[in-house]
Amino acid sequence: MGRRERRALITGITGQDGSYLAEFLLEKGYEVHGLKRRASQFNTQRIDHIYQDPHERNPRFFLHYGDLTDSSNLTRILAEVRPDEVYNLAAQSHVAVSFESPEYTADVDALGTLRLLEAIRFLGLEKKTRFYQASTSELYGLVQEIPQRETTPFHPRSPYAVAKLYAYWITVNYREAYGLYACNGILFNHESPRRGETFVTRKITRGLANIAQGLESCLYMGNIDAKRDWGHAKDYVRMQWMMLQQEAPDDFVIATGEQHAVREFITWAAEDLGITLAFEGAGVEEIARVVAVEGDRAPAVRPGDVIMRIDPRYFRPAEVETLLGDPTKAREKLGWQPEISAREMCREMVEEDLKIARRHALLKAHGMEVPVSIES
Ligand code: NDP
Ligand code: GDR
Repeated sequence: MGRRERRALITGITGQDGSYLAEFLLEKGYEVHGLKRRASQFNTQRIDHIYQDPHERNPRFFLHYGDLTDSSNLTRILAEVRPDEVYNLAAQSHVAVSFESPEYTADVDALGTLRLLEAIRFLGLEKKTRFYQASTSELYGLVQEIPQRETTPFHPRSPYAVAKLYAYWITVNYREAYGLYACNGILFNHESPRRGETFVTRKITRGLANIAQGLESCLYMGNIDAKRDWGHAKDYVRMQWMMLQQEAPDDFVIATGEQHAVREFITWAAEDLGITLAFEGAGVEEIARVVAVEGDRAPAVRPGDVIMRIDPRYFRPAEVETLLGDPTKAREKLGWQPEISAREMCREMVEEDLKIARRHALLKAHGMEVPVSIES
């Protein structure tokens, strides 16, 4: 007899990480349950390809309507599923938006985590269910040490990061107080073609692909001096699972150990479209001008065009200027190494966004409307 199929519950399954993690766990033979919010339109695009009709024989993928702001709903789902592993990935995850909606962000990102932990305790699942919390490099905020590791002091710089700080410590507290197997993954920025359109990397690859195809004329950016340690979401969800497979629970920094500026990412994405850029001016007057165009990927772009400007609307009330992680502990204790570099990831994201932009350009050429707006 084989081992009983393990059961995982993923909150945030419709998001970037949730979709990759669901794929990963299904491949490992798990029964996967996900929490999905009710929305006025379909919001499952990232997981449609792994959806299994519940009427099929032996389905291993299930979605449950729910919300991290709703305790009774979370308790009911946990009681029904009795998961071996819970991955708490759901969050209002946009830092800039958290300044606009600080109370909601705290409710979901901080109290939502508490609600899940309490539901596990209330149902007496502490000895059965392992818990993963999606913690973040934003905890370091105003950095106290370079590079940042598990022992670096926190100094959060946004309502999002402050909410995640509560979630970090309540996870530690439930581990210490109730012996729950609970881990924090302190993940640095990770991206992919499935990244939300308003995070900086995707905004750049999508925006420049649209410009290349004549769907937009200029990319408006915030602080392009900001530096991040960017990895690929596929590499990072593997580590989320690895963390829950150790003998004892622990917290880990997940990062590449390499840092790049937003400006550099813009240059890469342009290069991948055959566009050479030159940055001119400084501060809010800075622009990026096209120096040369090669190949057939950017038929709408000409040398001399200005395709990036700064819009102070995208500046944040308090900024995290620089983040660089030290993943030594993850490498030494768990043997984890990222496999995809930031440069390769950028290329993959441009490829995917160029495909979409070409499709949209074709629709437009035939007089049909296409969605091109970029917000936040
Ligand atoms: P996304 O923004 O892509 O996904 C967030 C998910 O949370 C979506 O499925 C969303 O649902 C869901 N969600 C939002 N609010 C609620 C709510 N009130 N109740 C239930 N579900 C909700 O985030 P990522 O996949 O990029 O990130 C996953 C987690 O990791 C987040 O917690 C994020 O804060 C954290 N993190 C992310 C990093 C990154 O670089 N990506 C780095 C470090 C931490 P819907 O689809 O309906 O909007
Ligand atoms: P971040 O990611 O805030 O690090 O949070 P984001 O991609 O939004 O910003 C990265 C940096 O780029 C600067 N920036 C811009 N950002 C956006 N979104 N739009 C712009 O136009 C723009 N111009 C410059 C930002 O100011 C910032 O410095 C992400 C989220 O996934 C969090 O949930 C996660 O916890 C952290 O990464 C680690």
